[in-house]
Amino acid sequence: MIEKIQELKKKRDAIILAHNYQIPEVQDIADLRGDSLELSRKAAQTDAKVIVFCGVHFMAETAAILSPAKTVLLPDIDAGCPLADMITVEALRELKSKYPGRPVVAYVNTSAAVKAESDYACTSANAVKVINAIKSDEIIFVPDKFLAAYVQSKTSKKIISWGGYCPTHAKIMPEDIIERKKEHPNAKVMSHPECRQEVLALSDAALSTSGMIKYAAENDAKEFIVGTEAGMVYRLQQDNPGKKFYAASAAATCPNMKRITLEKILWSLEDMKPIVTVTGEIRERALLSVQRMIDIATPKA
Ligand code: CIZ
Repeated sequence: MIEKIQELKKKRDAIILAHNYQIPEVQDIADLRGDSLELSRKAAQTDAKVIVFCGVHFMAETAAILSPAKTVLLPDIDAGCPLADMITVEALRELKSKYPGRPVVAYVNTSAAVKAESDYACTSANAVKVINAIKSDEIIFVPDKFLAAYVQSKTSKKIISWGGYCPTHAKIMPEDIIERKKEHPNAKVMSHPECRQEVLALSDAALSTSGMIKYAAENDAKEFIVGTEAGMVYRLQQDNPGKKFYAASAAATCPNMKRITLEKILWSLEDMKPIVTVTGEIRERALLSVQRMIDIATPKA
């Protein structure tokens, strides 16, 4: 199957992207692995005509926003994101009408339509930087209430948050961290800011997946407890064979991320579907939010 995928990949002039939460077999055949924005930005810089995005729907949309001339395939069209689904354009418009004039920052885990309705996008890695760069003392932040609380703890601005949350990260409980620490007393704890505040309070570092990759490589510690989607452990272990990584909770497994399989990648390259598109005005306005984030977050040369 891997040979067939490689053959078809050449024939279609495709690039395979795998998010850090994908199953090991999928990560192993990918051309690029990483977080969703990093993958979409890197793919946009290639000459590939087709992007196979092994991740969830909003990630494929981000790739389509940044690569309008490429065909973006999502091998399972039902790989959604419950967090992204927790805010709709209508709900955001209502929130904006309650707080007129406040700029809106949308976490990347949102639909293209919600990004289009927002002023800025952000990732968990750059959320604080984006918020602090905006010239307003009050900012609407959607959809993740836990990431909003984390940002609030790092800024003097007032964050008007929404009640969304990632059901996978919410499964990591403070008790899990306490237990893992008992089992591995020398381990550093790194947790994703989509986790509960009580979990972050027990952690040594609050980091995005790209932040975890850097922290694990640079830190002198030999053991790490990983407070995010459990698939992250595979990537960290491969990158750092001399160190040990333990999932904070096996329950933190995202069923949507696990929908992508080698078979589905093969079928999508054979049939050239399912295609994810973002076109017209929605793309233009969503791109503006994403571009404003990139302009703030990219270090000036
Ligand atoms: O955008 C991503 O890739 C997500 C959801 C998480 C992360 O921290 O990389």
